Amino acid sequence: MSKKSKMFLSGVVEGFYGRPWTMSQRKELFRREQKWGLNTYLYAPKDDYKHRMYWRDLYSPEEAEQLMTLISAAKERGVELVYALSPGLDITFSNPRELAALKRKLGQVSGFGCRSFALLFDDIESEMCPADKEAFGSFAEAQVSVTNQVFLHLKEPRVFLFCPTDYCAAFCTPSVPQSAYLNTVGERLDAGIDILWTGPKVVSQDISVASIEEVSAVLRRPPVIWDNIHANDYDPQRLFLGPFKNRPTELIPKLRGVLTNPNCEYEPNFVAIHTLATWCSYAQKDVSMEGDDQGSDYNPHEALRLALTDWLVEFGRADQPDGARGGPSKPQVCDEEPMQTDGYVPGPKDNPLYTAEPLTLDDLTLLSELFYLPYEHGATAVLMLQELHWLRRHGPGPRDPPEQGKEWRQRAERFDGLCESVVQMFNRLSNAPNRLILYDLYNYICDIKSGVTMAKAYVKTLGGQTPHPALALTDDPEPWGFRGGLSGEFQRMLPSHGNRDLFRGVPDTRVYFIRPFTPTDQPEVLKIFKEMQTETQQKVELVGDRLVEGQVSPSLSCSLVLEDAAGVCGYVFALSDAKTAMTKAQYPETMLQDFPSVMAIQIHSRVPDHSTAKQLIQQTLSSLRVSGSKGVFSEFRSNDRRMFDFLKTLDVFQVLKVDGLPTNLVIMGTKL
Ligand code: GDL
Repeated sequence: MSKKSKMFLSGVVEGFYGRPWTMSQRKELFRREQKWGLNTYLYAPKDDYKHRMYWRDLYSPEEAEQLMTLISAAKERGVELVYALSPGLDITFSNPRELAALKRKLGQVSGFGCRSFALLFDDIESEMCPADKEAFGSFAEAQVSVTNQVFLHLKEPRVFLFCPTDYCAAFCTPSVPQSAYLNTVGERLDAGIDILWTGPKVVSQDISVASIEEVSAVLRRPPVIWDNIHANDYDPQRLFLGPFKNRPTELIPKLRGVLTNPNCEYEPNFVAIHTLATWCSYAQKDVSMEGDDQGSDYNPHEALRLALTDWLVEFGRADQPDGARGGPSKPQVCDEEPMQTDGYVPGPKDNPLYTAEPLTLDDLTLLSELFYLPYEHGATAVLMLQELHWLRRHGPGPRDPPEQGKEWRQRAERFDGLCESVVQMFNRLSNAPNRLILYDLYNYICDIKSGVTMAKAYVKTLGGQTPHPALALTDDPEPWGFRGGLSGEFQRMLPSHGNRDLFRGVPDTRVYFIRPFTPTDQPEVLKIFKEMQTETQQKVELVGDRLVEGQVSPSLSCSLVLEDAAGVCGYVFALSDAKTAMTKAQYPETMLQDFPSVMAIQIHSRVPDHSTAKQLIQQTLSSLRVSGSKGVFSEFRSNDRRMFDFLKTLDVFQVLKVDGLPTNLVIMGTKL
């Protein structure tokens, strides 16, 4: 271990993907860090060209000027600016010109007054190029060799950090103690270099003392935690406003430091950084005082309250983004009038002027609870989910006893009240004087307001009321009725999807029935049929339509429906001799010889998994086979993609090439 006295590094790493912070945000960060007793800022914005992609390129005079100003701003605030390069995308470790490029670039930044540096090798390909394979025994050796040389070239800076490629336990094979990569780093990396570590995972829910003791033994030094607990660069719908949590303060003496890599949006990081500062304040607490200090350990709940109380004051400042309403932001005191209304005074019968209700601590607490932590929702969010879950399960049915109906109504009202408080919080936030904070929060609060409003409308529908048409949960909702875009659609198809935090492991209890069609099903069948026609908007006459519409009767055992709790959600009708349903020679004789039967099928889009629909088809195919049919075809309007894609996944049907077919028609068939 190095002989240099080592202060606990505490602060922020700007290490996320996406838009880097502005220079004025960084300077504001240093001001806050100083105020809250944090001492380090690691400059590592992933998408800054000259940090990663063009790491070799030197800074232009203008850029140099900006960096110099930043470095001295940090110094003035007593914050150590650690300048990092991420050369791992394309560096050839064995090429001396690459080493020279690293030295040249870091030398330039050293010339700007920077004294602390870092080399980061996270998120890169671990396969070495042929030249490096010849020169080094392993990837770890390559990184360590270059890093040690740069460290010596810079005259062994007091702070020099190294981020390994395996920077969390989950990346280590077969385990942390047995990782060849980490063992090499631990043995060979100069003792004056500190190592970054994100904990058990990239985003670690907990970091235990035992896990840190384990990795420190391999690294032969205590790590600096690069904490991704508040990072949100991996999901544009998430923001983390919960407290720094699940890192016991007993870790502090076992660590070299903690740097949080927080949300991409600068302003909402008030909570992340403030609560980290509260946690780090335990680094200064004298351990010998332990006896006197009993019961005063870090309390995330209390730390959050302190942070939100201070943040509330910030919301009252009339800060504007650069350039808005006449130039850069100037902090103003809360009681100053942020707007002028040009002397307009409404008459006695006019509309009164719009007045904004002030934001409250309760609003900020609710906001934080809705956007809490990656593995945990805040208390109100959990309550809302639980209530919605209950309301959905116990939706009043006609046979429910009145008491249950009463409880349902009471809970529905309470849920409505919770939703309303979210909407009111949104209103007060969007009227707060500090537009800088608002704009950083806007997409998120708008998103949650929308989500909650839809949930509120859904509960109203369950209770027999009709929500506003814009919120109607029909099969043709407005786009805010099916949220999340394409990525959301992918997500819903993956096994990890669905209420992970709250209802983990609860199986989907949806039950489907397959049963013979009865004439009473006709209205529901026609409804599904019409909806599909509206969706596809194609008017083509199909043989199968005549079966669905009841003009022609299907063959024996060839009319089935699929049913869920809400009613009929799919159907299949088939006829062994398709020709008997045709009014003209609609399809070529050659096709009908191979595929004499016809089948019409639709499954409603609310049915998420197709396994029951498969059974529906299988049963019908075997009935046709029993009737002696050689093959069956099914017709689709070419933009009825859902059913077309579904039949393709069965791997039973093929698209038939039929001469003279209209372009908006697709025929699929299978031999029996
Ligand atoms: C990572 C990246 C980091 C990113 C974070 C969260 C490290 C060491 N590297 O793996 O840049 O912001 O995940 O997505 O954490």
